[in-house]
Amino acid sequence: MKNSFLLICAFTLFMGSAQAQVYSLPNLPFAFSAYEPFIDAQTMEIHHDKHHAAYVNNLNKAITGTSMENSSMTNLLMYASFRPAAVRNNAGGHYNHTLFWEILAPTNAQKPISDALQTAITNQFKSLDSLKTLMNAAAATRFGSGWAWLMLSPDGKLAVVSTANQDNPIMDVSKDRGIPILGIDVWEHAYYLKYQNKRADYLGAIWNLINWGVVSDKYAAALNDPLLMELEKDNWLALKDFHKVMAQTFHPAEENNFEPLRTRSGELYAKAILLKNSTPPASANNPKVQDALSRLEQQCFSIHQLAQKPSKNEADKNAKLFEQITKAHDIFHEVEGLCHD
Ligand code: MN3
Repeated sequence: MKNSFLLICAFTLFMGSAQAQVYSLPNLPFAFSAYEPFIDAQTMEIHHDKHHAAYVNNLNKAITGTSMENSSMTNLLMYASFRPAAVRNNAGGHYNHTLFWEILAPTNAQKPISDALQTAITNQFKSLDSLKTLMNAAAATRFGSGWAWLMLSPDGKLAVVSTANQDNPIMDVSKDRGIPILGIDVWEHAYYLKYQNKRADYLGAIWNLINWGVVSDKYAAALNDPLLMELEKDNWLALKDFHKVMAQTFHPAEENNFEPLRTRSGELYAKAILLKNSTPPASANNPKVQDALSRLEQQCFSIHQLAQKPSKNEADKNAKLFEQITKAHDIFHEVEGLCHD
């Protein structure tokens, strides 16, 4: 009896892990033919059922059995530079296409643009038409495969950017960071059957399918998305640089390996000075952050002094170093937390 219970438990666990497909292909909201004449049904079918499906399958394959199984999509994208190429390409492919299907609708199913987005576009680009011109220029000049984006930047402004392959502006590999609210796929698979090499004709037609109501909803959501602050912070390069050395010295110390901290304490101190003298992003440019950065610099100076000091009792010195680096680590997280204010 007890054995069969264990067997059922083991079987359930096995089935659970065998079925673990973290990501799944979203349904296309309309029939393949609903996008005609601007995009033909066959292109929509292959694009969704084959290309997007492949990104989803390959993403699941790439993360299964790794810690990335438990990462959010945002996390996979934000730290794309640290990920295997298969994760960067397929997480991007899945995210980008999901957004693309959401913002496309046949003319009779489109909702109008919100006042808020219309005003933001007018302020930023003069008119919707000049925005389209900018987007088309970004899309037309993207060499090879990629995307053109309208995104919300961390400074609260709209911006037009383009990225290669399946990258997007959430990724740390992108020069311009922000939350995309409208994306145009300029891979040949998006238009080749109908338009062949005439990308400009496809770009002229695609605007007929943009559901500005959905783009407006995405704009409103992006304005309140905590990700915006995270992207801003992630662009604070001095903070990133310091974080890297902190992680590479503190975490080994937690495992009782003090070699990295002892040999790199000078570098840690130097990065703390650079951080103190850097210009924080607008959301973190306040006296509290400045105060924390000063304390962090002081703390790293103490660590460096202690690391260099000869000692007869190595275990005792390590214990003191650990106490000091833990304090520095706490202050660092204080800085990260303060950035949200
Ligand atoms: Mn595509």
